[in-house]
Amino acid sequence: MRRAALAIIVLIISALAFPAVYQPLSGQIAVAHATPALSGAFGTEIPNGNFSGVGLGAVGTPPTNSTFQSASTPAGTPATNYNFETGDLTGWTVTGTPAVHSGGPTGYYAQLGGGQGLLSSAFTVDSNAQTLNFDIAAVNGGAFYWYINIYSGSGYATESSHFLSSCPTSCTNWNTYTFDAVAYQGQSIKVEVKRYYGDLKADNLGAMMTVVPGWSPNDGSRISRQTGGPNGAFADISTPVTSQAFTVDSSAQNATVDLKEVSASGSYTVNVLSGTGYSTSTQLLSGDQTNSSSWGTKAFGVGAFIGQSIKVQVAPGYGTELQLDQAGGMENVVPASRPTPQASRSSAASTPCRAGPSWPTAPATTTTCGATGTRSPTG
Ligand SMILES: [Ca+2]
Repeated sequence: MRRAALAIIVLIISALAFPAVYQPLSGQIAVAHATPALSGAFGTEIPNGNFSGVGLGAVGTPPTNSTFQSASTPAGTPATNYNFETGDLTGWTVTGTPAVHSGGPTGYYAQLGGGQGLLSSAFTVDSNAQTLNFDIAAVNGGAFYWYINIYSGSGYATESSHFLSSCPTSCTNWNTYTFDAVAYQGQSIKVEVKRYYGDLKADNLGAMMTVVPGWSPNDGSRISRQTGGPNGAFADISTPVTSQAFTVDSSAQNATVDLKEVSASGSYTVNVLSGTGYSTSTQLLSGDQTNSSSWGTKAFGVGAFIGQSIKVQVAPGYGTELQLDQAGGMENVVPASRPTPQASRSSAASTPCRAGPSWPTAPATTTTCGATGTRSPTG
């Protein structure tokens, strides 16, 4: 009896504590009848939701010389009498007794025989100089070896020596040899030409050139300007090149570069430099020979940079040669793809709120769903 009474008491207590478990036993089924609540949001037709519209096309102002139509230009002031136009060796420190003759690329030139050399006076490498150029020809056919030395730093004690043992065309032609000037921009340097094997004609020694105006190559000897591309002149690069600063237009969606990878292998990246000192590099595109072996327009999104001042950098990988044109132009391809957020989507804290569509970049004012709002699962 005692056990039976105890069992009945436990049953009564658990029925009181867990009524839901016992409700089916009583034959009553609870049904929730939640009253639908209107969200308060207005219906929104997404502008150009079917993408049938045509964008604005080219927008904004691309970086300086984005088309590479600007010709190469001399830069800065070379060494005294760099072109021998005084008709003598004024301004040069000579080893031996070089001769000066007329009939060079620019009138007079110097001729170096056995054991002879020419060292320039000091001059400052211009901030826009990309190359140091030297016009050189062999006096006679046959073996022809010579030196270009560049002296820089304190006391001009830092020597960069270049031994030349081949010629772009026949060595007895006047050929222009180019060396990087970017590494010396703003510095005072001296240049030297020395005969090694085979008499040497020399003119316009250390002439500075801006090869591709408006662009900054990492190594000026690895950029050239060529003509005859699909859109006229273009740059041929095997070093990273960076545009001047430009502002991303308020309606810009993409920026583009036209390029072609010349080398049989290798790869490249396209980066946007932004922020203080343009020190933030964001890679927005990469490619290689398999997708860039012929001229094509490559687009990359710049919506995240609207209104900002940026630079575009095209960076060939090691051993990669690219041809580059129309670099940094901006375009609007899909009209009205970023509708202005509507007031109804900025809901009060307690108002249910639907999740809006997502856009490539956040609108100026973001949709706010209140902290206590409920988000409809179907949006
Ligand atoms: Ca000359």
